[in-house]
Amino acid sequence: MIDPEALELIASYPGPCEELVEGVIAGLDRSTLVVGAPEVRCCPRWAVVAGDDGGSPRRMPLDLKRHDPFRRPLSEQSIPRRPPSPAGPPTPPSSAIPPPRMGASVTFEPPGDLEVPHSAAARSEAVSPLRWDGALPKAPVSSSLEGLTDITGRSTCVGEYRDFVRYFRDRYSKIREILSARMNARPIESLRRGVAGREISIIGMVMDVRTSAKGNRVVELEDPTGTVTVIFSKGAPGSEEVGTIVPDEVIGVTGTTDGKGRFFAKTLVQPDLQARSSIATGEGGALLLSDVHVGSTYFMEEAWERFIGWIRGEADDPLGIASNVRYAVIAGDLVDGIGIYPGQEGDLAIKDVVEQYGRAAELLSEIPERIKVVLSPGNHDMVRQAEPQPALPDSLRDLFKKNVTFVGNPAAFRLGGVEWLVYHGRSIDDLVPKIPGLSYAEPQKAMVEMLKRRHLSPIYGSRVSIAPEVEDHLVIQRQPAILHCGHVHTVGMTRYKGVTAINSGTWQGQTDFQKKMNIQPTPAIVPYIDLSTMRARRLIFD
Ligand code: D5M
Ligand code: FE
Ligand code: ZN
Repeated sequence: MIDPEALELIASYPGPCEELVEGVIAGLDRSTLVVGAPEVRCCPRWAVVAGDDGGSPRRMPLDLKRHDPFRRPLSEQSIPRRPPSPAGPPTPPSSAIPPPRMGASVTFEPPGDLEVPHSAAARSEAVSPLRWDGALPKAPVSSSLEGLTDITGRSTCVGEYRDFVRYFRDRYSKIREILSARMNARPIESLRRGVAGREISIIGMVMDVRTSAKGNRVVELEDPTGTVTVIFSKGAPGSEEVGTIVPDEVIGVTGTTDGKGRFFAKTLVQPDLQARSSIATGEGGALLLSDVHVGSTYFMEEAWERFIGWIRGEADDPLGIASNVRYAVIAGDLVDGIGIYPGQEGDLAIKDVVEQYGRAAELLSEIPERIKVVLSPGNHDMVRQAEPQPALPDSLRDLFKKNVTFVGNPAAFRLGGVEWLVYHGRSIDDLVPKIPGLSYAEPQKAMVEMLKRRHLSPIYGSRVSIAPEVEDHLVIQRQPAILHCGHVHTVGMTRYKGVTAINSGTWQGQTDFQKKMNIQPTPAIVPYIDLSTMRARRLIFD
């Protein structure tokens, strides 16, 4: 059954009603007898309604529920903790609401601005990421790079209060969509109505997580309709995963409620990748590099020259690897940059950042031109620090040869017949201290944690600064064949549910800072993947 208020909301939806109804149905669980307004408002499709000022959201649809004195919009619930002090007060919810169907121009968030044709294709696959099995069509493999998702040229945020609300809503709805394929979750708001004792499911973003005096894990979970305290008992099945829950990730939970704001969890459901029976393969060989740090006094130029000699066929290559290489992908920190940390001047052999890029371009120009080089930035590069980062600016691109392609951080693309997700990996600094069992020595384990959460940088407000773009570009919507990170200066490789996860180390020797912090880099090692088999090996040049 459907209640009249829900019907009115559906009728007022400015997009295709069928889509909304499908979305609402997908969000119901078997215990639902009456579909009410909360179920409609909780549907991710509903959450994209915007205002009439050219596409920027004036209010979120949840604010339509003016007459509910108990409900706080997601903005009020989460924002004081997340963004840095907002410039001004939020738009008052009720005054900004055009009555359903009577508002002159209620529109959707712009499908246009952010989408150029190639990202539209990405979007359509991302709608059902779990149905994509990773087996790419076996058409002849093109050596060109096909961009899938990348912020470059599409950044719109200015960091206002409402940008943060929209950013977190987008994170929530994207991951909710993944989880909804595995569970029938109901809105948190509905937990207070006569469902005490029944097994139900919810999907929410973690506002806070702590361990109680009795050793239980207590998670404050929110969705756009409300918040609830979720209790995972100590020692219950799956406790290991429960111990890894971090703030701001989106999780699903099944369990029972007492109807008074507490939820006793039975199972934690992560948006994790689905296991695959086969792995995606392509053609040619790829080298994975990162953290070259050209311009640093610690840059290991002699080892680099050994690498260049090898790739140019001037050294022994009994396995014929060098001649098979078609791609070299660099996951950030090409140069050491300037002003990145206090006292960096003392560690710089080249003190001008443009000169650093000039030298880096010279070094990369020694790589044979038949090899396509892909360059993604990191926190030492000359682009904005906040993630997602755009590709290097044109003024710097001009320094490089034609075989270099510039992408953002993160960037998803198809290359060599397989799908890549390249991310510098700054969030590893946030994940290592928060998740038991992680260490800088095994960065691949932190990368698996990203995959399980379907997010490259789940923790907000710590070391990684995140720009509140309209869409959360850090959500792992597409299941890549390769996840490639850098940043922590240690090589690590693993395969997880069909994804080859590799951290490509560095070309910078141990800095004084790293010595003090007991960070042991593993420099001058290049991971190589034969894309036709997805076998990976380390090539050592130190
Ligand atoms: O980061 C290389 C690694 O060293 C990464 O794990 C962070 C750590 N690092 C480097 N500098 C600092 C400072 N100043 N504070 C804390 N941690 C640091 P990279 O991006 O290459 O500098
Ligand atoms: Fe680095
Ligand atoms: Zn870095």
